[in-house]
Amino acid sequence: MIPLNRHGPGILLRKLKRWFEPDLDPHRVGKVFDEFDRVRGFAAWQDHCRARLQRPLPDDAAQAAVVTEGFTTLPVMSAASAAELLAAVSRDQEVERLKRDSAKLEGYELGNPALVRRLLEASLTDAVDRQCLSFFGSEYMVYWYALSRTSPSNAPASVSFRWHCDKGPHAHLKLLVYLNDYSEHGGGTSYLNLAGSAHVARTGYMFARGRRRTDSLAELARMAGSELAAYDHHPQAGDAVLFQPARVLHSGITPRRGPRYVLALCLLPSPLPWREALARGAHIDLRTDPIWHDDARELEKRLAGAAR
Ligand SMILES: O=C(O)CCC(=O)C(=O)O
Ligand SMILES: [Fe+2]
Repeated sequence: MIPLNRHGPGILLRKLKRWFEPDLDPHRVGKVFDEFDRVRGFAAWQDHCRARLQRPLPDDAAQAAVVTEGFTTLPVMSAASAAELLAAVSRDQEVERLKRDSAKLEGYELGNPALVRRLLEASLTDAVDRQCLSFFGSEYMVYWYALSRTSPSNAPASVSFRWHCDKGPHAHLKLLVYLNDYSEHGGGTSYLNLAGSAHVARTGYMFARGRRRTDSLAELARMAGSELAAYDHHPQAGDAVLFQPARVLHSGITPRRGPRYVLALCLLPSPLPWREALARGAHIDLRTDPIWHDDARELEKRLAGAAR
């Protein structure tokens, strides 16, 4: 759906342009990263944040799994905490649309700042912090957060449930925290590591239009001309995955038994630690803001507290 606000014309133009793109284009990956990293300035933003880091990097930063493999699974909270937080969020609330231009993504509004802070404190553990610090080489901020509910379905897989990478700069991470257990829903998320994803990238599959995505790993392997081993994460309640969404192919596993609740955090380099960035209201609201700024320097303004 195209919103009838100041972002409408730009979105319409982008959609039209994408309509004429070829399905497989080996140059597209480079173009997308050039657009985000150089043109929009997200690489320079990372350099800016690195220069302002006030604490030492972990000695083994280069060996962090999120750096070498592109993803890592880690338990972040107990099943009891996950259940308690989910209950607190869903109390007196109905699910609603999470993004202004997508009817497919639904979840709970996170309108209570104290509860948001509790969710983030419980998710961004010391182990997650070490991985993020190793990857960014800087502090990091929560750029957006969302709590989604995916219901069991026999309908054809929606776009996040087919193999894809998320468009965005190199320097961004996603943390998915599963708030209920695999035994309740039978869903999760699958990943290819960086090496496997790079095989597929050479085919030109990356960043194609949503309806060109496949849910078949065998089809990806055929295209890549190499065997691909996916890691199917069947999460326990309170488990998380931290991954490089722009470089690691991933696909949701559709729940079969019941709804799957996931807290998703998008993380970006920051000159300030995440708590301070959050307190300054530097994050965007997925329901009203376009996902990516045209110019990464906009983040500086948001961190100065000028955004609201
Ligand atoms: O919901 C999932 O399991 C996958 C979601 C996804 O593609 C993402 O968070 O980038
Ligand atoms: Fe994704």
